[in-house]
Formats: sequence, structure tokens, C-alpha cells
Amino acid sequence: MELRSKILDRSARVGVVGLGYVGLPLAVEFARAGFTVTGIDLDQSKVARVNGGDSYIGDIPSTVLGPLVASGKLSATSEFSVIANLDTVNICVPTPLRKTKDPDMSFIVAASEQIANHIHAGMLVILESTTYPGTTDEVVLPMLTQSGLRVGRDFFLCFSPERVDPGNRKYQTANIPKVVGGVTPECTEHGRMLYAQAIETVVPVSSTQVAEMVKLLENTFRMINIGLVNEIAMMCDGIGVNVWEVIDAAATKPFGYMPFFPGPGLGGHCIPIDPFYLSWKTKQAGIEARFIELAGYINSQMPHFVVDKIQNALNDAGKPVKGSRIHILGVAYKRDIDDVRESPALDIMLLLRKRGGLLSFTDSHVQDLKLDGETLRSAALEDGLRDADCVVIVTDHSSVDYRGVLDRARLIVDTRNALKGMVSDKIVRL
Ligand code: SAJ
Repeated sequence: MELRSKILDRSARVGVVGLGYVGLPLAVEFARAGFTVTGIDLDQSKVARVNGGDSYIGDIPSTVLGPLVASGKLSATSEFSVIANLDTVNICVPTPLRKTKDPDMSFIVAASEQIANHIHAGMLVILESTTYPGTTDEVVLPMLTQSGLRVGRDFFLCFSPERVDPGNRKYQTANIPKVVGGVTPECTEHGRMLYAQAIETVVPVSSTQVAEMVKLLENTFRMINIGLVNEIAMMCDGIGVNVWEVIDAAATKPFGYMPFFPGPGLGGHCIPIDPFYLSWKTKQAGIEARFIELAGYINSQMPHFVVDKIQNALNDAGKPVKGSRIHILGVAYKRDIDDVRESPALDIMLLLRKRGGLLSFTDSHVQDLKLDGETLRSAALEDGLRDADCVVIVTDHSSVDYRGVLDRARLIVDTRNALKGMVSDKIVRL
């Protein structure tokens, strides 16, 4: 039976390579839609936890994962040979940046090699990992056509950007519109058809490059606007204007404006990283991505700006940073999640440690934090507040009682406006 029919009657055997914050939710949605799904991941602990119905992704409760595994709709393995029996494969592997801000394509290449080893006629392969425009056609396609199979006839190849906002209760995989672009129109149609079985809105585009570029525009848009508002915060600080009041008032404009908020820096595995895939690619074409470079620089300066504020606040209290007990409140890269990747809290803590600060932290979502080879454990809030010369709110979780924090702390540097509306000379704001 041809692939179209298998997709439409959900008998197509679906594979997802990479069971992280993108791959596992996607695998779950395909399984919920009625497909039999095989997750493939090199990490044996992830494989075991999926097969045990035990979710490690905040947005996927085990109460959702468990029944899908128990019914046989979803299983996981580390064996890529299963691909020989699959009809579709989505690649959801990491695309980190090297320290030199060059793309690290090793995960995409490794996954593509494995798929190339087991590819067969009638397969649909979709790359979801965020990458530079051209990756699907220039890196993945040649590896798959080595099999002698022809794209658009014997197999189908697409790119579809992942759009996951970890912790977002309103938008999850099934109701986030899915952009998909194929190497040929037949590829696009196959990709559209597959997603249409599990996701409410599918947006086909004319090529893989367009689909790859859509994602980079989305995330570059965020990174640059966050950089802009961080620079506005530093300007307001310099001229003595309350940037938070300015932003709240500007946000009353019902058109032509979208609020972004200053913070201690840019965290996460997407926003600080994805735009540099674009600037790397355009540099190859001799085009300087000046907005991206400038926003990247401004965002990277925020931890230094925050540490200077902390130093000045302690100084005003007659205390040097050196020897002061500084308690960090919230170390995840954004509110209400447990992910510390690229979190500005790490930069701030390292800078403070270099100046002799004595550090502790509390984050109800993060138990342990590796800092410069040492592992710090999240302290009870009471303990952290009691001994601290200065409390720094780096990430504001909705579970924290900030009024209570204000009552017990001696001095607070609030980088997220978590103490909005509270008045006290103990509070230092961005
Ligand atoms: N941040 C600010 N000011 C803001 C917004 C964010 O400082 O006004 C900071 C956050 O604290 C965080 C970083 O920027 O450190 C990234 O924030 P984020 O809200 O973009 O969080 P991510 O990276 O988990 O999620 C993003 C998605 N977020 C939203 O659309 C709200 C989206 O950009 C992508 O779909 C997703 O990453 C992805 O997977 O690419």
C-alpha cells in the first residue's frame, strides 16, 4: 500500500529520532492520533523511562505517556535498524553552536547516516532540528540519495521547524501551527498529510529553505527585540527613568507594538543560539548579519550589568562583594521550568564568585546546579534569606511568595520586576 494511504488510515509506522523536549511531545501526538510510534534515542535512560511510561519532559505528564506505552502505541529503542520497518521518520536532534559560534551539525549528520543505512522506498523523512537554510538539501539529501533512491519519487524529504515553548500551558504541540516545506511538491504534500493527522493547523511552504528560514526569522525576531529592550533598560538606568513603567505604558498601544522585557541575560537552547545559524550562513554569502551580532553582544552584557548593580547595591550598604553572602533566587533560564541551559544565572554567579562573593541559591524547579566544577544544592528559601547580605532575583517563578521575600531580605536586586508594585528602599531594580 502506498505511503499516502498508510498515512490517511494511520497504519503508517512512525519514527521519531531524538526524544527530547521536541521529539517526545511529537511522538506522543502521533501516537494519540492513532499511529504506532517508535522513538529512537541513543540515551538508554530516556529509552527506559519512555518504555516505563515515566516522562522526563515537563509538558508531557506520565499520565499521558503511560497509557500510550501500555497500549503499544508508543515504544522506544536505541536500535536504528528499526528504521527499515518504518514508513516515516522525524529527526529531532540537538543543533548546538560551537564556542566559535559555528553550527555543530554532528547530531544531524549522525542521524542522517543511520537513516541512510536503513532507508527504503516509500519513506518520508522530515528534519525538525533548527538549522541554517540549505541544511536539508545540502547535507541530508545527498546522504539519503546515496541509496540510489530518488527524492520525490522513491522517498520524500521535508524540513519542518520545531516550535516548542516549554512551560507554555496554552500552546502545546497539537495546537501550534506546523510549517513544512519539501524538496519537491510531492515531498511537501506528504509532509503536510502526515502532520495533518496529528496537528490542528499545517502550513505548507514551497521549499525546505523557506521552512528553515521561517524558524530563524521567528527566533531572531525575539533575540533582537530582547536585545533592544535590554539596551533600553540600560539607557533608562543611565537617565534615571523606570524602564518597567515605560514598558507597561507602551504596552497599552493596541497596534504596532509588542512588549518584551529586560532581564539578566538570554537563556535557553534556542533564542541565544538559533540566530547565529543564520549569521553563519549569510557570512558564507558575504552578508554581515549586523542586527544579530549587535543584539548578541548586548544580551551577553546583561550579566555584567546586573553584577555591577549588585556590587553598587552592596557598596551602598557598606559591604564589598568579597565575603558578602549573595543568595540567587531562581536559576532556570526562564520562569516555571527546570532547564538551566545557557541560563544567565550561571554567568552572574561566576562573575560574583570571581569578585569573592559567597553564593547560594534557591530554585524549587532545580535541585542541583553545576558551577565551575562544583555542585551547588538548592537551599530552603528560609535559610537562604536568613543569612544573605543580598538576594538577587534572576528567574521569577510563579510559585514564590515575593512579598514574604521582601519582608525577610536585607537587600534585593530584582532583575525581573518580580516585586512589581512593591515599594521599599531594600529593592534595586534594573
Ligand atoms: N526573555 C527576556 N525577555 C523577554 C522574553 C524572553 O529576557 O521579553 C528571555 C527569557 O528569560 C529566556 C530567553 O529570553 O532566558 C528565551 O525566552 P523564550 O520565552 O523565547 O523561551 P524559550 O527559548 O524556551 O522558547 C522559545 C519560544 N518562546 C516563545 O515563543 C515565547 C520560541 O521562541 C521558540 O518556539 C522556542 O524557544 C524554540 O524552541 O525555538
